[in-house]
Amino acid sequence: MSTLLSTIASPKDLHPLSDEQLTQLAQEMRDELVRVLSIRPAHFASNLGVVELCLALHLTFDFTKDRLIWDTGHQIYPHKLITGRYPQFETLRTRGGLMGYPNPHESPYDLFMTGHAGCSVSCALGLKAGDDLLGHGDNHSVAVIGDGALPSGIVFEAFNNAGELGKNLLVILNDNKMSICPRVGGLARNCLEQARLTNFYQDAKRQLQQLLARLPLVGGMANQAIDQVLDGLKASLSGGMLFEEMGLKYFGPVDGHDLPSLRSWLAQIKDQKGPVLLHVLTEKGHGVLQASEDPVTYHTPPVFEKVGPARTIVSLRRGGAKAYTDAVSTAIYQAMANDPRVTVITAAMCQGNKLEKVRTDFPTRFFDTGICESHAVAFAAGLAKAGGRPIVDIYSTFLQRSFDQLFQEVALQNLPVTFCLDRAGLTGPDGPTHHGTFDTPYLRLFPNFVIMAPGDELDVAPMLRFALDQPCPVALRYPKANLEKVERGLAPVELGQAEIFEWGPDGVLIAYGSLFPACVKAAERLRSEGLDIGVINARFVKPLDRQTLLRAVEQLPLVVTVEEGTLEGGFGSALLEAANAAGLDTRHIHRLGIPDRFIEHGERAELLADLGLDVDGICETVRKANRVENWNTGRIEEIR
Ligand SMILES: Cc1ncc(C[n+]2csc(CCOP(=O)(O)OP(=O)(O)O)c2C)c(N)n1
Repeated sequence: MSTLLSTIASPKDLHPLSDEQLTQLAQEMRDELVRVLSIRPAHFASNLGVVELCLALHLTFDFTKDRLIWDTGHQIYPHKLITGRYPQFETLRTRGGLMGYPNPHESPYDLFMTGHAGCSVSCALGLKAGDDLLGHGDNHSVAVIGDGALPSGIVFEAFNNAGELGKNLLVILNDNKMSICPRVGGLARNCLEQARLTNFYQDAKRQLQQLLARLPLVGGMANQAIDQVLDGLKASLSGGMLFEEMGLKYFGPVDGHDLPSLRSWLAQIKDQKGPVLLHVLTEKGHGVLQASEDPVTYHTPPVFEKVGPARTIVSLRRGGAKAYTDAVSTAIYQAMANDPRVTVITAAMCQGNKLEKVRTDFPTRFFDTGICESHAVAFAAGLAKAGGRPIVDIYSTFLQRSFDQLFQEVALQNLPVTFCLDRAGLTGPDGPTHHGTFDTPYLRLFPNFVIMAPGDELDVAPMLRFALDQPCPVALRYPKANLEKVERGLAPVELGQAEIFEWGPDGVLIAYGSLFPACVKAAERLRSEGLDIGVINARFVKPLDRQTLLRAVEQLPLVVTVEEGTLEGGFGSALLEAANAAGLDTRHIHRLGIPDRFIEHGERAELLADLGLDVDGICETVRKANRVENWNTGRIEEIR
C-alpha cells in the first residue's frame, strides 16, 4: 500500500504537506511503530509520545545545518522514520540493522551516538558555542529533554552555563510526567506540576485584563497593583520561574500533540535571543490506548499481538525464564527482610531491576533518586556512614556516571556500600551505549574494593549475603541473561577464594562470572575429544585467589581466562599482573574477553559467538592453543 510515509525520503519532503496530510502522516508513523515494535521489543511508549514534536521540529528547523539532540536517544524512532531510514525500520535493533539510538554512522541527522540520559543540553550548547566560534553561520541549536532526564545534575550545570553564555539555545522540555516509572523528586513535584498551572495563570490574567477594560478608568495605580498581584500569583504558580532565574526564557506549557499550535510556538520563539526553554506537554504512549494507560509496561514491552487499525494490543508475550536480575532482586528482598539496616537505592531503574516488590514492602528503605547516578552513589555513602547497609542496584553502564563518587565518597572512606551491577557484559540489542563491559577495570583501580562475579545462579544469594557482611565496598557483576546453573557441591563464598570445579592435567579454563557454565560445557566437549581440561570458577577479581590461580599457571601447560568484559585491565589482565609479580612464565596464559573496540548491537548470543566467547569459541581457543603448545614443545625437543 502506498503511504505518505513512504514518500518522505528526508525532512524537506514534509514541507509541501497540508495540515490534514501531516495528521495522516503522524498516524502512519504510529502505525509503523506499532507494526515493527510488535515483532521487535524496543522503546515504545516514549516514541509514540513524540511524533508531533518530531514533525514540528523538522518543519521549523533545517537540521542539515541546525543542530538537534534528542536526550538519551531512546525516543529517536520517529526522527529515524522521516530522515531516510523508513525502508530499513524493520531491522531496528537487529545485528547489522538500525540502532535503537541516534547513530551518526547511519545519518547526518544524528549528531552523537547516545543512550545515557542527561547530556543533550550540554552538547547542544557546546555545538552552538563551537558553531559561533568557527563561523558556521547563524544556525539554531536544539535539545529535546524528557522530564525524567531533567533532574540529572549535568542538565543544571548546562543551564547554569547557558545563562552565563547567553547563546541562542532552544531546550524543549518534553514533559509526559513519566521517567520509566512515574517520575520522582522535588523538581517534578514542585516545579513542573506548578508550571502546568501556568495555563491557569495566563487565563486569569487575560480575564482580569478584560474585566479591567470594562471598568471605569481607575488609573495607572490600580493597573500596577493588579500587575503586582498577578506577578506574585505567577511566581507562586509557575515552575518556569526556576528556569527564568537561571537565565533561560521560559515559554509554555503547550500541548505537544497539537501540531499546528506546536509549529506556531516554535516559529514564534525560533529567533529569540539567548537560551529559551519551551515546556511541551505530551502523553507517553499517545495513540495506543494500552500504552498510554500503562506506560511503565509499554516503555519497552515484549513482542505483542495487535488487531485492527485502532492499534489495539491484544496480548503481550512475556518470556517465562528467570533472569539474573530476578535472582538478585529476590536476594535483596531477603536481605532487607532479615536486616533492618539494609536499604536499596536505584537511579530510576526500579522496573529494570525488578524492585517493585521491594518498593511496595519496604517503602522507607527503598530510594529512587531519579536519573542521578552520581548522587545515588554519594547518597549511599552517607547511608553507610550513618551505619546502614546500602545496596546500590544499578546497571553496569550507568555506574560509569559515578566514577568520582566511587573513588572519593565510597572507596577513599572505605564504606560498606554494596554495588549490584546488573547488565554487566553484552546487553544485546541496546548496543554500545548499554553494554556493561568496563566495570571490572574501573572498579579494580580503587583500593579497598572487593569485586566479584557469580559464576551461576547458585552463587548469587551467597555472594550478596557475603557482600553485606563485609566492612568495605563490594561490587558484584552479573549479566543480562537467563539464569544458568552448574550442579555441584557448592563451595562457600569466602573472601578472595576461587572455586575449583575440576582440575585437568591438559590445562584449565578460568571463568570470571557469567561464562562459567559455558566453560563447563566447553570442558566436557574437549574431554570427549581427548583433552582433559579443568574449570575454575574464579568468583573474585579483587582480591584475586593468588594461591589457586598461580598454582594453575605454574603447574598446567595451558591457562585460558574467560570473561564477559573488556580485556583491557580485566580479569585476565589481573591474572597476568599477579603471575608476573610472582615471577612466573605467562606465555601459556590466553585471555578471552571483549577486545578494545565498541561492540555493536545484536542478540547477546550472536555477539558472544562473534567474539569467540560461546562454547564453540572457547573450545576453538583451547584446541588452537594446545596445537601451538605441542608444536612449541616439539620444537624445543628438536632443538635439544
Ligand atoms: C544515565 C542513564 N540512566 C538511566 C537510563 C535508563 N533510562 C532510559 S530512558 C529512561 C527514562 C527517561 O525519562 P524521560 O527523559 O522523561 O523520557 P520519556 O521516556 O519519558 O520520554 C531511563 C531512566 C539511561 N538511559 N541513562
